[in-house]
Amino acid sequence: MPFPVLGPKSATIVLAAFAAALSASDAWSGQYAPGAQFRDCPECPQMVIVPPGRYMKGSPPDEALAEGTPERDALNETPQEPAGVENAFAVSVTEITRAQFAAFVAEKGYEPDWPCMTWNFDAKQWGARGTLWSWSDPGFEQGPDHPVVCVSFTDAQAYIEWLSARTGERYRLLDDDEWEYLARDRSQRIRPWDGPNGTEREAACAHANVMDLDAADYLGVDPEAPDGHFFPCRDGYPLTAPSGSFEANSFGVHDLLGNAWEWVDGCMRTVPGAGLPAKEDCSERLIRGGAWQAKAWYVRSAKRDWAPYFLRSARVGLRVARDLNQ
Ligand SMILES: [Ca+2]
Repeated sequence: MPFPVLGPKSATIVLAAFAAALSASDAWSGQYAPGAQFRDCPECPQMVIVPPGRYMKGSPPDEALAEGTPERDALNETPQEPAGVENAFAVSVTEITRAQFAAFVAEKGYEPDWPCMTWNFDAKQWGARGTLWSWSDPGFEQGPDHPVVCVSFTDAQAYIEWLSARTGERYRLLDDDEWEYLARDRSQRIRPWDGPNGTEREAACAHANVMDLDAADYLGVDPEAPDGHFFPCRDGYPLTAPSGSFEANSFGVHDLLGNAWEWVDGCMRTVPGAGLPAKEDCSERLIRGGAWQAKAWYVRSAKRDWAPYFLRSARVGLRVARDLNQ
């Protein structure tokens, strides 16, 4: 077992000793100190250094079902298991913004080849309205500092390839363990913010852009409908919010839960159960974190979902990671 399970106190002591040992090395001084931020070029995303660490990945048996997650989906968060990040890395402090993605498009002349799924305000459902919707016009207004959406996994890879060539550094997507490590923010709670157990949904609007009562009003749907699963609060943003509108977590990272789903480097992989066998399909790629329009049970640290690699959705964007030169 590479990462023993530690209680909070012992984990703190061990991690503190680990950090102290590492601080003596060049790799952990100056620019590679945990929490240090940098930007590799004027058009590049702001990055923050993340230290190694360990945690329990997944949800306990009762969490997902109690949140309203369908049984088949809930199985995919189990069993809980020790996980961790062995090496420090850098991650963008926010999801990639429209302005950052536009720099790539302008330089490469990148042309998406498939329309974007967006909200149909007339039908009150999701659908690709014609072929015009794209990252530059997802069907609603976005500022340059909003997260870019309507980007597929393929688009995300193209952006990362450009960013790596532009900087000479190895940019990439987060992997599944890294994403949940950041999202949990050293917490085993359903959502990583304070509040008595069972009130994370009410507290969400102070910490993330979620599908809230403002969204229900804007989308013209009944938040009390049995299949609604809206957050019972108002965060001020019925659609996407400017990146970084909500406070960063203890790693210095914003918007892991909510705002836009984030493509993560990994394949769809189900666990067996509910009468179905295990399945792995790399044409479906991981997305995590939920979005401005996602049922509350999707917006949890343990929740993982997937989408076809070619899907463009007004709910899905990306975040980047970068290896360090150690
Ligand atoms: Ca919202």
